[in-house]
Amino acid sequence: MKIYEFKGFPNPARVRIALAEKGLLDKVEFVQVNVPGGEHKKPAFLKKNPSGAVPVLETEEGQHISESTAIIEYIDHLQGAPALTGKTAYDRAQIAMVQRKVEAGFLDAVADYFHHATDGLGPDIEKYQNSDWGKRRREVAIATLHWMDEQLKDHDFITGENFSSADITAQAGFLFAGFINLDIPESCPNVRSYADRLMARKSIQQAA
Ligand SMILES: N[C@@H](CCC(=O)N[C@@H](CS)C(=O)NCC(=O)O)C(=O)O
Repeated sequence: MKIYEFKGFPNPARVRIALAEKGLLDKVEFVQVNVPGGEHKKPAFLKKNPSGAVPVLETEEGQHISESTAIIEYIDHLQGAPALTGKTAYDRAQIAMVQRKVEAGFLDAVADYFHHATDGLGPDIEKYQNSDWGKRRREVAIATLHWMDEQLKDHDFITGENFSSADITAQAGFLFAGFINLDIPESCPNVRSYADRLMARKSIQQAA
């Protein structure tokens, strides 16, 4: 199994954290794609993922899976414990629901702010920028952090008492926000301690 990635970037980090949580990091061959140099927009890579983004998983049979949530779903099914995407019907649906809210409202919103309202990856890669929309997405990210703060009032993790793929998405959001100096507001104390807790996990250190 191969993972095409650019080490240190937030979405590839999601996959590395999932692999570390499952104890599968050493089962994977990591292949570096030069994202800052635009290799992910070249035909050879676009054959693997027409969206032109990392990470991409290549199975032993040579099939390609893109989108971190889909890759984590695949990894989670390779081995039982710990379950990252839930076991029961309710758990699976609840984790999928919260994961999507954190992804769309926080991680993707931070990414949109970076790509649209800052220089992003530079003019050769950022072919279309809409600064107003980027700024609006920063507001969405902050609003989502306030929503997350409420969710974390009585729980250690974003879906409850157990670590899940939704927490991995939040971790990637914190990594991305950290790169671009987007601070977690003081008015989100539960998120601040949650971020510290997540960043202290062994898996994120193994994944680094
Ligand atoms: N929704 C995708 C996002 C993938 C993504 O945006 N990856 C970034 C790296 S963190 C990338 O390849 N960016 C290159 C670009 O935007 O040109 C996922 O979940 O994997």
